[in-house]
Amino acid sequence: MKCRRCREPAIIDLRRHNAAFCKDCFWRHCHEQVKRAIHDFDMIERGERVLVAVSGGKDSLALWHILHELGYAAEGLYLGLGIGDYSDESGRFARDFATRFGLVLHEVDLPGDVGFDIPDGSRAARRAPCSACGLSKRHLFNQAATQLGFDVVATGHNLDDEAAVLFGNTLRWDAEYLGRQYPVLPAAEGFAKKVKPLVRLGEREMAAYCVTQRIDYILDECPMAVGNRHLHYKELLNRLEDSSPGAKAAFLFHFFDKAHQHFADAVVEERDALEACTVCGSPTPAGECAFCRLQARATRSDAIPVSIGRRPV
Ligand code: Q46
Ligand code: ZN
Repeated sequence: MKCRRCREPAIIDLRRHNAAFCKDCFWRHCHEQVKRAIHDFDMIERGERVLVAVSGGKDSLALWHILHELGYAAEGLYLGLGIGDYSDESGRFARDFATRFGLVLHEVDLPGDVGFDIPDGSRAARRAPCSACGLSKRHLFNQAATQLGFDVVATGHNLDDEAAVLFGNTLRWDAEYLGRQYPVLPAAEGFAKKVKPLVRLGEREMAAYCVTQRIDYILDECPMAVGNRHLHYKELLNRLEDSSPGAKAAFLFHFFDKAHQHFADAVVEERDALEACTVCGSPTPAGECAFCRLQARATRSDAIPVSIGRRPV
């Protein structure tokens, strides 16, 4: 197997692209896919400050690495979710990465700064762990970005993640979620811009990127992911991809090109109608936002605004 670009021995075969690459050309391929996603979807302007949502996993660390190498002013934010050893270990990978590349990592510790961890918080609030976790992440990343003056929040969602989410949203024809599913959500009053620059790269490519760039990341899955239906959708899509390479990317990108716009207007109207949360000031349909209600239930006390710490390394 030879590299498509330079004819040196290849280290990875990408059937979707009908191509194989050597280590250097694979690095270039990943950079080009991110550059293309940023350009095609107008994700980041030069000079904008980017906050990368860092979990200690392969996708977020690869994303931070690539954005840094492409010259973007990208700092990280790690959220300690309080999920036992998994959180302790993932935090270590995030800090080690920041130290090695001399990058700034901000941190919020859910139990210490907010008053609950995901296992207890989800039980108290009677929400599934991933639902409480997703709500907390969206809220705290957005709050950190707006408080610390970042223009953009970048997350490490890759092609496989996005195709699996689209599959779930399409099975239910969930118009609200379909309207929000796009690689960029523009900034609005109280919202930083949200971007997904890895949308053109698959899970296997991100793992290979980390291995070839010697980026250490947490290998364990979050223990709360067991039973998550997106894992099941990923398996189904992987089987489809095995028999029809490129099917996953076609499913996702044809949705962006041909269908997303039909669902998007409702999201803009919904955003325009939001008010400030009476506790934290974040945008919400009315009264206290969903995160402040979760916090109040999980801590059995009044919600308090969270202040985001800064931890230069
Ligand atoms: S960290 Fe959180 Fe994931 Fe764990 S609790 Fe679920 S959502 S599985 S990306
Ligand atoms: Zn609030």
